[in-house]
Amino acid sequence: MSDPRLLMIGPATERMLCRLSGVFEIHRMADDRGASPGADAAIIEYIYVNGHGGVPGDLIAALPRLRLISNYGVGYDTVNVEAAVARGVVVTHTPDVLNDDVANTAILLMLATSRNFLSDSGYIRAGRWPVEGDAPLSSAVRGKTVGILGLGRIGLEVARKLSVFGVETVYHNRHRRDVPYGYYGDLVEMARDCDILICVAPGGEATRGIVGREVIEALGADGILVNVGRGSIVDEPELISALRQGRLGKAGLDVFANEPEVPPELLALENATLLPHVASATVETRDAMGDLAVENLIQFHATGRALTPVPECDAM
Ligand code: NAP
Ligand code: 8YV
Repeated sequence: MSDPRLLMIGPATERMLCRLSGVFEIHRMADDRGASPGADAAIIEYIYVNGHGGVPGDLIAALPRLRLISNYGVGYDTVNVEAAVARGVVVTHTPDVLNDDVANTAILLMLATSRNFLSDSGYIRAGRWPVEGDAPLSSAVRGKTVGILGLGRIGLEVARKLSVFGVETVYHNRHRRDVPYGYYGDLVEMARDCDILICVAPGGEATRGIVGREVIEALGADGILVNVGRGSIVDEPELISALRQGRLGKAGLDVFANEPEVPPELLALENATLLPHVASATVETRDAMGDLAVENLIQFHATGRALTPVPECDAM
């Protein structure tokens, strides 16, 4: 009997490829953004997708034998889950194993942004210190109020780590949780009461642009926005305009609306600290994510049960 056929969209590590190629016959698409798999379409049963590639509805429709899509990443906003579930295709993701590193990134971005560490690094490298004197003062986080948009697995870890910084932590979700942090049912109200807003909510239509003009204005000229969730959560043109005009103090961003493209206007802003979507990008965490993405495929093929299906598949 031939090995089960796996369509790979986007890169995987050597460690993953080594494990997968022992079980699956690996197929690839020329275009990782969802072009047709051509003649292979009729035989593909599984998809592995790197978090940055997508699985659109028309690709799912083109694969009549598809059984499972394994997403390398906890966020799965680029996979058309509705189309998958309607066809009885299971979608899996990689929750929890990345909480620590992503939460660390949120904290590092908050500190680096409030303390001007990246622009100060540019200041010294550009030879400005001996010429212009000491770099400008920055702001402390101590005594500030930090609002978390998306107090889920990662958001809770951010809140736990924040407890040593002498800040007050509050949060906004659609649902109140049984936690010792103040809850806001309204994001604008929370932004008004916050000095720092950390976004760690999922992407997708429900959160598209929810950090828009009103939230940014509420955060204000001394406010700091940190985003490790998804670029689509923030109205990027509005963010750029607010940072430029000083209507928002500073931003620390790991995610962008149209990755890997970042608007040149944002690149030019000294009050923006920018990272190329690296929150989970340590060897240790990427190994753990890869192992889980691979194990979902192997276990499902062997037993018909996946380890970490997305919540939309709970009823399947
Ligand atoms: P999670 O446990 O599902 O938490 C998501 C939280 O967001 C939940 O508490 C949820 O609460 C809240 N939420 C969802 N939709 C919302 C809405 N429309 N308005 C307000 N709150 C909303 O997910 P997680 O594991 O913490 O991951 C969160 C996200 O982080 C991922 O989806 C991904 O986009 C991002 N991420 C980024 C990186 C990176 O490399 N930068 C790495 C990992 C994850 P309610 O349901 O009560 O609203
Ligand atoms: C990426 C992430 O998936 O888990 C997520 O939701 O955004 C990241 O961990 C990772 O960069 C793999 O592409």
